[in-house]
Amino acid sequence: MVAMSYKSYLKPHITRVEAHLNQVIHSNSNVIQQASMHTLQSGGKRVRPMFVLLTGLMGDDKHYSHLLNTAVSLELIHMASLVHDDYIDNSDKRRGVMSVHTAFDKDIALRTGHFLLARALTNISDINHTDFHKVFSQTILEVCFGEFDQMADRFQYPISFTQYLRRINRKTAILIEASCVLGAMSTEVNRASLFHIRKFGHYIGMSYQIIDDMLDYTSDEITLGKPVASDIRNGHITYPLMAAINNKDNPERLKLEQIIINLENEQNEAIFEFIINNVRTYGIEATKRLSKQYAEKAKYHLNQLPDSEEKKHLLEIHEKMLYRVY
Ligand code: 2DE
Ligand code: MG
Ligand code: MG
Ligand code: MG
Ligand code: MG
Repeated sequence: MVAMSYKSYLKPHITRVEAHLNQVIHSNSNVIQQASMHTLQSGGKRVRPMFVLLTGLMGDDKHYSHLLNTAVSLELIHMASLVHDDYIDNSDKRRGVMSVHTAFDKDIALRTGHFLLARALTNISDINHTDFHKVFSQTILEVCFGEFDQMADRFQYPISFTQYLRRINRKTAILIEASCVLGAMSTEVNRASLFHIRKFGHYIGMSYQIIDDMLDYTSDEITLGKPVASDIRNGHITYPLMAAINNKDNPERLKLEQIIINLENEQNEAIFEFIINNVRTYGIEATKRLSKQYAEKAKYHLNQLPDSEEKKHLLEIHEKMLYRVY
């Protein structure tokens, strides 16, 4: 018998998540509903629901309705944060279609983000356990702090490796970690397994954002479905750039560093071209290495869990995420 892929395994569950998402974004305001629909229907990989479902279906005694509510709420938070993120980053495209502030306008994007956030909260409060609410609200808070960190770090050079790691942990890894933890909390798992599930989520989330930061330099708009080379234009110094500056084989590392120090009022397109090309040549190898280190740690913790079908699917997703191109 051919082993079932994680996609076929998850399909019936993801179908329920999608139906639930469609249902909760109903609103009396027509325009907010349309804007929410626009976001929902632009797709997305549904990474967070997948993690909730797989960690939650692992144990024996599962609370299926908790799993669905958790998956839906985390996806709503993710959607809300992206609607606001695109506005903040001035990014006109997401998943190959116009972002909400472009397809509609900025006022609508702001309100849509708030609406999706509020829906996520009402939805998670259907779960009658304060533990869920605490993890959930703490996660949202950390994501907000991550954006504050990023704002404070804009055009700030040098930034330390620790600062970079803390920022990506807060803005991205935390939400993936929470997906794994809340999934596991919906089922009977022992303390040791919960620990490894949490670590798995953290490390794969870190690896995920490092790859996102790399693809911003190496990919193209068609493949990625969103504008590329945008981090540096927004003043965000990410690991690929830090690696290029620190790469001893980079003959232009001092020139690059000088440019970054004086970047804030830079208007010359040729300067940005130079940065991007230099990072592409000298910053990518180390970035791949770093993301791989985190992926390896994630895999280590996954391997500490007892064998199960869900564990096998998580390993499959882990492999896929490591080599993702969008
Ligand atoms: C994506 O980073 C990070 C998203 C976090 C956004 C959080 C906001 C504050 P990227 P891409 C705006 C909180 C808002 C809530 C909870 C409603 O690198 O490359 O900009 O996909 O992602 O644009
Ligand atoms: Mg962005
Ligand atoms: Mg952003
Ligand atoms: Mg990015
Ligand atoms: Mg992303």
